[in-house]
Amino acid sequence: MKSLISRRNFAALACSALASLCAPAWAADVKFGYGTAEEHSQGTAARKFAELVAQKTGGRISVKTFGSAKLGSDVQMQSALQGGTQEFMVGATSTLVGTVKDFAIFDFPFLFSNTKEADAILDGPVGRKLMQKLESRGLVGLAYWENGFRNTTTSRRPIQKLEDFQGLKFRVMQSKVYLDLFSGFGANAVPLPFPELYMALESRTVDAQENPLALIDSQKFYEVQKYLSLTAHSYSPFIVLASKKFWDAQPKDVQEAITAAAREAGTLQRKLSRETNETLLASLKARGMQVNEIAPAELARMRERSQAVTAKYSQELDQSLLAELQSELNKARAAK
Ligand code: KDG
Repeated sequence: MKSLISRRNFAALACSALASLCAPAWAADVKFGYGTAEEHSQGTAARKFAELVAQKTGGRISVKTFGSAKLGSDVQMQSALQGGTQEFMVGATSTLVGTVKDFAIFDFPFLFSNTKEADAILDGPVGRKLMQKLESRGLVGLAYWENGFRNTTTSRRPIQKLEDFQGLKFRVMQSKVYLDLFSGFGANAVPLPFPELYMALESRTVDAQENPLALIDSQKFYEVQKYLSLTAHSYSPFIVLASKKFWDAQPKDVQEAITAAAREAGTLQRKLSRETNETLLASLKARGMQVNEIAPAELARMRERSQAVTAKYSQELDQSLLAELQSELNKARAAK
């Protein structure tokens, strides 16, 4: 018996060194779903995660990645994780607000001024406490990745001032903060799942939408939207989630290996997201998009209009978490 165990340990160690050549007979096959195209940094990082999990678990867990919403929208994947029919996903935190309403704090307009502030909050106590709130809902939060600062595109006209939103049929994520924000700007805001967005723009069911540059590029929204207005009205995080049913069945060392893999892949993903942002504007212009910045006075008017939304949802969300968010943000700003 003793020698059998040590032989098995030896096999696990050897496999950990040579994971791809030596997947053990007891490897568990698991699914990791995501919504973007495979060439988006979300896809690159998902594949990196799969590779790291194989390495770090000595081949005991074999992750297969599914991009382009092949496993469904973010909300559908969250249900599959809760039911235990899918093990992992990465998606926008905004699509979690129906499960844990406090994730809406990341939807607050103009919350972060730069990625340094976003990283400090997401990787600090506020980000961790939000992840803990997922556990009673059958989900485990592993790491925050980056979607990015969101900008506006339309097929009708450039957004240069608040009045330009008036009457636009405007797709928003399934989050009340976004719905109220763009309704408050004067648009007819329509919540729609991400996988339906391209078709809705192409068929002119909606005139406008907002997303980070990397998604406007990788989803080919430039084919169906003419104007890109750099509103940078919010910062959108991604979150990597595991099914709690799956998670609870794993030994501690496997849980630790998977968490480390999600974080390490996240470091790569944030780096790629930030590097590509710099070249994307030029490429979107070359593809025919007409790009404009927003004059500071007009941006100030948008910020001012958006304050009602922040005030409304601040009353509805976890007060101690909001206070901690403010104090952590102050710290991050002071550390500049
Ligand atoms: O994986 C992409 C989705 O998470 C998607 O929800 C991202 O920003 C997004 C949107 O607009 O829906």
